Amino acid sequence: MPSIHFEIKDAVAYITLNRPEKFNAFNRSMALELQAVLDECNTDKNIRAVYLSGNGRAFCAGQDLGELIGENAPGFEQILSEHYNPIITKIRTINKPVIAAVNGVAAGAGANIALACDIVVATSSASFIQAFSKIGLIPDSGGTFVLPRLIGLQKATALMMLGEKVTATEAEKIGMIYKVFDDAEFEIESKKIVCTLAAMPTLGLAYTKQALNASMQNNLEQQLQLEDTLQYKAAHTKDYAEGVAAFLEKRTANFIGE
Ligand code: LHQ
Repeated sequence: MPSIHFEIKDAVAYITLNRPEKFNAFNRSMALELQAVLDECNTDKNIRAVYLSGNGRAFCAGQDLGELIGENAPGFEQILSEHYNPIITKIRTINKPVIAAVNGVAAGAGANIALACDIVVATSSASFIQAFSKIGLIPDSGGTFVLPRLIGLQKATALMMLGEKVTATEAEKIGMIYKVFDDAEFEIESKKIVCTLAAMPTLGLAYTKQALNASMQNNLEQQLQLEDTLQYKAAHTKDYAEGVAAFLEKRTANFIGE
């Protein structure tokens, strides 16, 4: 059984973490497989949006703690530099929207991989746990970068130090995630979002992502300059021409992602 299930349908890449008996915790093989499919999502022009979720009851429980003790245990340095850091960089720089569909508990690196995605939605029974402090580690996988920016330094610090579980409903309330859906509607509603994204002007969304990434460090002047550059590029896409024509002709636009 591959530890990542990968399927492309109607311009959407569905990536499913697939170690359900371990709550989709990462071993080395799953981390490398995920990197490979993220690369494919970036380069395959037929893919225009990405949907990341987990098989079974959990989204992802972070590192497989069992893997850390055996003879072939990967070194700590190797785990970050070869497993989690490349995953986070790939999610943030992939030139299409990535949606995390959090179908159950997301803990440790699993929580921070979800939060690195462009849009995070969760089922109402899901939860988020910065589990690291409970085993004497520090939050990684970009968590110390992203979480304070999403919910503020005070709440991020408390959640990271106390390692408390945050329900999906609370996560939505504090701005950690975009939306929570009732369990019964979660799959349909989350897939509606990714299908909508896949039919939108893909390059425009990629430039939006680039601008938002840069906004984490830029000052206003630098950001205005970047918007200028990226807007120029967006205005030279086929989808921009189609969007304006469709509006003026009072018809639905047919975007092709070019
Ligand atoms: C697991 C795991 C798991 C293996 C559930 N591993 N089996 C970076 C730097 C270097 C090294 C270390 O890692 C990192 C990044 C990190 O991610 S560090 C943080 C690692 N993750 C955790 O500490 C979370 C550990 N898991 C939990 O706290 C709980 O399992 C959660 C809160 C996720 C779920 O709790 P429950 O709903 O009560 O489920 P459970 O505990 O009964 O787990 C279900 C099964 O999944 C169980 O297996 P079993 O055979 O007994 O049914 C667990 O052993 C297995 N599992 N997490 N990380």
